[in-house]
Amino acid sequence: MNGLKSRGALIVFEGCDRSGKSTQCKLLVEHLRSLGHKIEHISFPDRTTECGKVIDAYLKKKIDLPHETIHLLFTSNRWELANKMKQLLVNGTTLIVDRYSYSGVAFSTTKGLDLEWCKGPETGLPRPDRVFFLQINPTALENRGGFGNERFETTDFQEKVLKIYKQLHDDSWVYIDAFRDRHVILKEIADQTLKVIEKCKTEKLSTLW
Ligand code: T5A
Repeated sequence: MNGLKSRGALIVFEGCDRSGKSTQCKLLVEHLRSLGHKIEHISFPDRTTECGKVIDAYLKKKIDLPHETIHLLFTSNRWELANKMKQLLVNGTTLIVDRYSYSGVAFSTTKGLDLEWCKGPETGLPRPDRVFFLQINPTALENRGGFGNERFETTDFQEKVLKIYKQLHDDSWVYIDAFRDRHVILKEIADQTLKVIEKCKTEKLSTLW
């Protein structure tokens, strides 16, 4: 280790609404903690911050906002936590993050905003070491609990989001078949995460994009 402190890994879950991200994050956090790893669980949007409260009202259709405004609020919501995230990572804590900048860009671009414009304000945020993209046919999502309650939960919108997501993938991405038993999915993700945690111990944290 050359006397260098090991850093934690930044692990992100992405995918359409109700693809099982929160379920897998929770299971992975419990599993890694049971193995003795230092883990923090973060979700975006974080609906508890000042920006997050406005985002929550928007998602529940209580208020309307221009696409540009809500895009910048989602991004600001990530910047609100960016310093805390960096500090935890350099101090050796692995972060399991439910949605990140890719959601921000994919959803806003689906609404008609320019993809490069959407990426701009995300520049400089910590770059994930691994993105697990939970893949499931959008029509299968309709049968999952709670689908349809919030603003973007229609099959048509989710199909469009999926197409934009595919333009954003890079070498940190892995596609996971999410139409399987949750514990089978967890096993695959947990095995990969342990390897990523080991690999990035000595790697410098980089930034988007
Ligand atoms: N958004 C978000 C933006 O526009 N810009 C941004 O920058 C960001 C960060 C809210 C919305 O905001 C948009 C995207 C979203 O439209 P959210 O709060 O993350 O984002 O909302 P959802 O994606 O809808 O998140 P959910 O937590 O509701 O869905 P998950 O996490 O994907 O799914 P989960 O785990 O809650 O599971 C859904 C249901 O399926 C079941 C669960 O028990 C649950 O009932 N389930 C399974 N069923 C069968 N087999 C499995 N393997 C299953 N796994 C889970």
